[in-house]
Amino acid sequence: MGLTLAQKIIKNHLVGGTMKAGEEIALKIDQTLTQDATGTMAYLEFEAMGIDRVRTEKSVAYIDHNTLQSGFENADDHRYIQTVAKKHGIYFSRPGNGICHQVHLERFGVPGKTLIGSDSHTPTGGGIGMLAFGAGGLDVAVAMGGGAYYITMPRMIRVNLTGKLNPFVTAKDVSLEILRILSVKGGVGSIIEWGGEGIKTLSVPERATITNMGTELGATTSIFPSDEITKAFLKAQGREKDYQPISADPDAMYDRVIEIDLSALKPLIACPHMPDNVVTVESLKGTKVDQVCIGSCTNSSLLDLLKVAAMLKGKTVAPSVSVSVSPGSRQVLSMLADCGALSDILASGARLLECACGPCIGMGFSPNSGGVSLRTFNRNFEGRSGTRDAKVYLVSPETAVAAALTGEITDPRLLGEAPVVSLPEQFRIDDSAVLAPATPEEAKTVEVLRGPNIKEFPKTKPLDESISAELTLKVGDNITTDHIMPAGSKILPYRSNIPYLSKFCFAVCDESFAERSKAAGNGFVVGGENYGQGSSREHAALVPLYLGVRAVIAKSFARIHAANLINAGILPLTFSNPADYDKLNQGDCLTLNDLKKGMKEGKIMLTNEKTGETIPLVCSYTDRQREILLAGGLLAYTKASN
Ligand code: MIC
Ligand code: SF4
Repeated sequence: MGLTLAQKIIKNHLVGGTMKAGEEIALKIDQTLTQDATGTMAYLEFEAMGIDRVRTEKSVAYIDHNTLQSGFENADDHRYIQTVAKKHGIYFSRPGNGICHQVHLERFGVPGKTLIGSDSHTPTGGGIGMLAFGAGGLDVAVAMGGGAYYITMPRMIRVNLTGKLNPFVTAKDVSLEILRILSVKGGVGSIIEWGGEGIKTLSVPERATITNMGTELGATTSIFPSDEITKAFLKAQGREKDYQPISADPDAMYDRVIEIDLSALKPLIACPHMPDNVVTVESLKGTKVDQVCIGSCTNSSLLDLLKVAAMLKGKTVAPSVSVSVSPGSRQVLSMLADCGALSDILASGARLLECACGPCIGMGFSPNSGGVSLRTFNRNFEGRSGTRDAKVYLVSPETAVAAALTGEITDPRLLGEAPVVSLPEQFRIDDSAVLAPATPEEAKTVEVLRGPNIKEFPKTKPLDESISAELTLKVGDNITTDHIMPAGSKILPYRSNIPYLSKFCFAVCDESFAERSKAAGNGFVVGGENYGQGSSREHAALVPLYLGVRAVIAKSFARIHAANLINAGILPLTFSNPADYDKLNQGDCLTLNDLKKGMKEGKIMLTNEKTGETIPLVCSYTDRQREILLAGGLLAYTKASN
């Protein structure tokens, strides 16, 4: 029987386990990337492992999230990452050089290779046929040290594309369509492989928009084959030598096949506050818009922004709308400038922001109170924009421009002729903002500079035989890591200062949580389905750990967050019977009994001391995960096994 595309890459990188869906496998990792909001912690963890030099083919540290520098904190972190990268063999992409996923696609990604990144949108690399995963910082640190990356062997979902997109219908609409079909948890435990005749009509940046947003499906990753289109992109980036064709065998077997006819799609829009809350743009016609943001790792490529410039050319944005454009990379920005497209954008009245994540992560450009913001981004979780009561919608760049020009949600197909834009045969190549690491000899004299913003990790201890604690917080379904550990310009600078960050833990759900939790000393959190979806930030585990959370009991978990909880030494446990969720109330005192035996058997009993009821919980830890939890987290486990 033939193999799927992802199975082929997995097979080439398998260093442990068998390729049977649901079983744990260990993969050799060729490349890693970090961004600054998770990178500081990842490098502190890498240093704690005591390895001199990275053992990957290429590791790159990007600065793209925390570029506001409204105090010393961000600058301290940048300097720390720059020096630690230089010392340990990691390339350093300077602030302003662009968003990690966009730059990595342009300059470093290689078809057929594996990549893990401390950012959940690392699967963007699937746009050029890489098998790329988002992971917690500690997993990235381990991979930098040459260790394997462990995942559950995913199921394979194939999406067959037929037809061709109509004018003003885009790759973003394909992403929104698959979210409409599958929902934010429909991809959990699966790799999404894109294929069919229709993919021949999609360029690499369009494919990358689609693999980028596969993260919002909860998918382990998403991937396109590497073909002539990939080759042309790499050639235009001066990297033809990195090209290798790779595709699924014709007789590969999939667990599920979904058909999408590109010609039948319409412009789509995700409504507040979930990316799968998708309707057609025409159905919201006339809704007043206060803000439009164009950019983010989903839609900030040269192709996207050339279209935006062509649509804005000679026009002025509506007086009631504030418009921002953040190019994905310095390459994109300089090429927009070279061809005059930048002037068209500026002349329309749009504001140009830095080549960085910016508004996507609440780093500036927050909407007005109760404002309606149309964004070309990938997430519209409540509060993420920095304005708690804002209503954020996700759209394509074309739909964003239509709203910018008219002041209301408008189907872009009503705007006349769609711009026809193609990718250049040669991109402008200038890697001067990527600093190479020191040679092993020079590295000995490189001093790693740490500022006062960098604080110690929370302490962990080996797991006890039983845990009794209060249920300090009960939450519902689809809790995101933005609920657990919010980002935004006021909090993000403290990503290396867990004690400070802890004040904001779960603040979106319950402002008293941090204080109550700290006072209780030990605690449990109860959640619904898909607990921990969204970002890869391990802070959503490290901060609860600092606040005494010992276990999270939920109906189901998002993949990266469950791994981060285990890495932090917190038990992720699921209800054997989801209806038991209703038997637990905030404030109840709970006891987990016979943990060691239960973990081995995969079944742990929970007693609700208040009602006397016993509730069965399940866990399916691998031997390795059990050892990690027993040791009190991955760092303790790695130290003990070295
Ligand atoms: C995000 O989009 O939420 C982030 C910020 O890029 C995160 C990483 C982080 O929290 O630092 C992600 O998606 O992993
Ligand atoms: Fe940055 Fe937003 Fe992409 Fe996250 S989703 S990496 S914050 S641009």
